[in-house]
Amino acid sequence: MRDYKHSTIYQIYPKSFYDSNGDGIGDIRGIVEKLDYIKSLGVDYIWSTPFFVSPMNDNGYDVADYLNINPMFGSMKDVEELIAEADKREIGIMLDMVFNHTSTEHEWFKKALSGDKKYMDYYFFKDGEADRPPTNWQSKFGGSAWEYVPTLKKWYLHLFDVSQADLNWNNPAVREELKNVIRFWKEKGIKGFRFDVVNLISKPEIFEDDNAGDGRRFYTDGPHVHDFLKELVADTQIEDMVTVGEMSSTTIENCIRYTDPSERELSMCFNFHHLKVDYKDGNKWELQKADYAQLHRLFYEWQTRMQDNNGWNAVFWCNHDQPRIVSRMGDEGRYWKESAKMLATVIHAMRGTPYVFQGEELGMTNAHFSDISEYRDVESLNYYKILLDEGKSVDEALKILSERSRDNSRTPMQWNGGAYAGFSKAEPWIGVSDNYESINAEEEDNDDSSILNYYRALIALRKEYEAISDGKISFVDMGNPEIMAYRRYTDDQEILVIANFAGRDKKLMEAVLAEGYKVLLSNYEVSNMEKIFNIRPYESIVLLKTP
Ligand code: TEU
Ligand code: CA
Repeated sequence: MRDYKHSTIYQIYPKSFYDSNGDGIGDIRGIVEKLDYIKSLGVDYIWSTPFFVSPMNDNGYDVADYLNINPMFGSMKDVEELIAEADKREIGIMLDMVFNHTSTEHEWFKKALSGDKKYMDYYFFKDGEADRPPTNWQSKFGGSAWEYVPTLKKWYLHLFDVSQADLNWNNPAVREELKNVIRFWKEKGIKGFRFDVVNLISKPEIFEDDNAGDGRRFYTDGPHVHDFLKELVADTQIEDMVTVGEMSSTTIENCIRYTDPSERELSMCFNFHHLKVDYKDGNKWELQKADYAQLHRLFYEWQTRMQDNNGWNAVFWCNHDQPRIVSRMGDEGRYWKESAKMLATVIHAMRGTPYVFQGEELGMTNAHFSDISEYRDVESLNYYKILLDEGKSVDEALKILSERSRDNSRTPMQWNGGAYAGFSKAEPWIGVSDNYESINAEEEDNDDSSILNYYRALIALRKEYEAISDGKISFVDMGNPEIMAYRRYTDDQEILVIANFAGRDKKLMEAVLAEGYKVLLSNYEVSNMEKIFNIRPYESIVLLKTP
């Protein structure tokens, strides 16, 4: 049976994790070599982002063959070894299934381009004039979501890069092909799946212009998405595996349906609303300071409504698309350690399954790139041009990228203070962050007070306390935006979590501490029990109620 409630999941971006053969690119053998490190964190599953055959325009999210391995990352034998070695350590491997689209280099798309009707129906090809796309929808990476193919006199839909063509899930043949992919990997011993942007798979019957947005309202949580998921899960018998759907611009109502066990869809969902509180008017490319009142409200709503309706959240701050959280909502300077630990506490004590993205457990920061030539991500390179076209100066555009680029999370894992942070013997495909001499795994492993050892303690707490893994949640002191405080409880256990998002002292408003508590974990060396009503900068504390 899937046991996602007591589990913690570690996310690996293989290209940046560890390079075992000295070509500057992380690989599958590199993951195998670091399994003992991963085991030392106490995690139960590893989710790796895609390593399948791909032209790598979007670093593997453009899949050209779901059943074979990109030689850049290794071979099928390496994957089999990874599964076997992880299994020995009681770690399950989860794969990333990119089923909303394929690469335009996939053989299905190539056949479609050659005019093969069967395969044209695997995608969305629409008639039209070369100067008029079928709708005004925008790609998530900038520009039109349609590309014209002169030889066919048709346009095809791509919600992401022009090299990522959207699959037509209305076609049962497409659904069968994708089920076969799942069956193949299940057979290999894979223990779970992450489904990329899976709430975008159901497009509307009629394609029309969006006069109020970029088109997303027509295909987000689309008309048949729940039916498609139910069918995929039932026909591949993955109901008992750990599955997580990445949900773009979704709603709580839909996430309840995706994850309520009686619906037989998924174990849990990623949603991103809490990671948009520093977008100005919802625009990722306009900087704004994080709105903590909104963050607080969002956590409150998602945690309590999912709880009250039998839903289950994936809880996280970081992934390969998000800037580093300590740079974003913490403090890279004076309170680097405290703020990284506080942010971790808030997530790991919540109701849901926590995810740790490689390097997050070290307090890795944003990349600090200052020149456009340092960036690699297709989205960053597209938006750099768009920002300049909109009239931003080079400095302004670079400032925005330095805070918003996905490359912030893709710099090499910082293993030690040696050359290239111990990631590779050769120059890595993307630059190492400038602080690797002080922020690295070797250094932190030897330091009891490190962020790394704090993550280990937090992950262990979830295993030890049922109130954390499977208890209820209720929020405390909602009137104080910069203080996040909540109780986790079962019938016979109660835990109280208090966290200060401000870089200054804050007062706790409610008299929550009238009763006796014992400190389980604190991010300050000397605990604050007597003066708990005064919470220090970025302080966080996990307390167990004593009888
Ligand atoms: O991401 C989906 C997605 O929409 C975002 O996280 C996206 O990067 C952001 O909205 C842009 O501002 C998933 C993958 O995680 C990502 O790496 C892929 O690029 C994308 O799907 C396409 O497969
Ligand atoms: Ca390599």
